Amino acid sequence: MKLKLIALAAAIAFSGSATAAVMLDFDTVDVNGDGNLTLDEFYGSASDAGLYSDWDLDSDGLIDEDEFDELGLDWDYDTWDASGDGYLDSSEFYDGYYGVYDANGDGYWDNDEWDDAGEAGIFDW
Ligand SMILES: [Ca+2]
Ligand SMILES: [Ca+2]
Ligand SMILES: [Ca+2]
Ligand SMILES: [Ca+2]
Repeated sequence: MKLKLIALAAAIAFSGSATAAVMLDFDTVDVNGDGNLTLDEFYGSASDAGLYSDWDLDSDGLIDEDEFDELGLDWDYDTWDASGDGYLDSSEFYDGYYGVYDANGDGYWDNDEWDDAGEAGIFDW
């Protein structure tokens, strides 16, 4: 039930008017308080919040292309699937997600990049 609600919330969020799945705020995720989110900081907080498991709709521990497509995101699954095995493990998922929103490619999320990720509807802040 929880998973269905999350998928629904995400679907609504992507259409522009919604609550989202995961509650995180920038200051919480920025563990060392330097104003930048590293992949490790994001990974830790997003893992704690269950972001990956929320997307793994059948709870088999992997995100397959159907689950990825379920949220209607305009991202390239094959690019995220670095190992090319047809599944996203958690590190591929977080790497892919992080990379999408590191707009300037400097390896950090600043507050603006974090906000952009939020506007995609994955988080709520
Ligand atoms: Ca930081
Ligand atoms: Ca799965
Ligand atoms: Ca893979
Ligand atoms: Ca950046």
